[in-house]
Amino acid sequence: QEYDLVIRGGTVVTAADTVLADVGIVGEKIVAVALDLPRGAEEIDATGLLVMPGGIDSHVHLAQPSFGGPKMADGFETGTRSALAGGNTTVMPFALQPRGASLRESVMAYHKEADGQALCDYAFHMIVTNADSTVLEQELPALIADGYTSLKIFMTYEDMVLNDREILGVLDSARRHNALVMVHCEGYDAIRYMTERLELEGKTAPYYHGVSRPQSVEREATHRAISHAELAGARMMIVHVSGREPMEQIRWAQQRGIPILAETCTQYVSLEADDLAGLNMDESGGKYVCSPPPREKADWEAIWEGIRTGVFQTFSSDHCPFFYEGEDGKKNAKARTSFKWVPNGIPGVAVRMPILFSEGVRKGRITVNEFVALTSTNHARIYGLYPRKGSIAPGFDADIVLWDADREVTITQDLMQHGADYTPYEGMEVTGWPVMTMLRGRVAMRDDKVLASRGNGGFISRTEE
Ligand code: DUC
Ligand code: ZN
Ligand code: ZN
Ligand code: ZN
Repeated sequence: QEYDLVIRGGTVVTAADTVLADVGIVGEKIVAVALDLPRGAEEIDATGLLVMPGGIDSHVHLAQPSFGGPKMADGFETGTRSALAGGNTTVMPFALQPRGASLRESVMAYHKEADGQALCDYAFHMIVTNADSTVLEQELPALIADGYTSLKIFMTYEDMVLNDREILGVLDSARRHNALVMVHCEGYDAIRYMTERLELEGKTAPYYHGVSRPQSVEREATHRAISHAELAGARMMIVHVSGREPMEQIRWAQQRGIPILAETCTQYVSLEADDLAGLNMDESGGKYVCSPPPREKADWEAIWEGIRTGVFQTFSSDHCPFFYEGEDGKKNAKARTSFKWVPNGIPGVAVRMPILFSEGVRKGRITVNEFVALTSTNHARIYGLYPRKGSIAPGFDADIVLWDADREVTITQDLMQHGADYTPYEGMEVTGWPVMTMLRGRVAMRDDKVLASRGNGGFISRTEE
């Protein structure tokens, strides 16, 4: 038999087109996309379903310690299980360099967490917190040469913030060695000022997390990052853009020919500032604390405008899961005393594709081809996984999601299959749901049951970029 597996009768969707076709697979690879392929050793009936490239979520956090704070709710096993449940086949978590530590050793520590544990494929971005000359001239170039071709830096957080000279140093090294710098754009000093002021006024409920970092704080940092990219001549990706003001800064830069890439995330078209509101510390506002914080409904429209007009190339989850009650049901006591102690991040790797499909494709804001570009193809192209990942065509890995465009689902904690003890998207209704996820030719999720096991996911090297 010519094919190990034929996915028959579905509608194959790529970033470029939509065609009725069968997909022929041999081993881990797609070898044919055409009508009426001969029978395979195995057959999957995809009649009435969309056949799309498996999701690539290029912004997730797994097994990442928060300094002195609570433990992350997902390691690589549960985090990648949740990814598969949501139609993804590749995730890109961050390897955080603790201040003062070796960048190389930090990357190796994440390999130790991931290798043999992951259920779907993965590649790492580095987080550079220490921009000294050893890091910039030796460790970073060597790691870039080894295929770790993207890294993130922060403009806020005590334990991660870089000053402007350090940012320029990182950008300069990245330019010389051809890496992509992802930037968290929020101004550290402005947030500190606002936090102190709110504390003096006794405003410490979760709601004030959002008040402590309004859009002006993100807008200022976004503009500053763009200016630094222009000055250093470096490639830059502005991550997790939350609303109109930073979006407009990026559009302004792109219109001037400054090559800035940008990402937005699920929460910026589906959660809002009022979700954080709570009259006292026991209320559930803490479930929505992430940075940048969710904005207003009017900002959702600005984000859609940016998605439609190409300001944003990628749509990610920024899955960054923490326990709400705490692992033992009471550990997060400190977080109930002030928003400042609530770890910044929410889980969402399993809902990224369903929410974008439902709010975007089903509501006529984007085409299904744009959906594929925003959830898979552009991530692969930008981060060097293409042409192994990110499309359905001969030669690509058989990473495929079968999608029921009409299925109506109410999002619940049970469906997430993550490690966190809640989902901020609880009760949200979506139309369109992944019914099967295939990882390199093997069924990894079917009908909400994850069938892959630890070690089925592998590290994707980006050396042949
Ligand atoms: N930045 C992220 O990318 N994720 C969660 C929190 C943060 O600050
Ligand atoms: Zn060099
Ligand atoms: Zn960030
Ligand atoms: Zn993140």
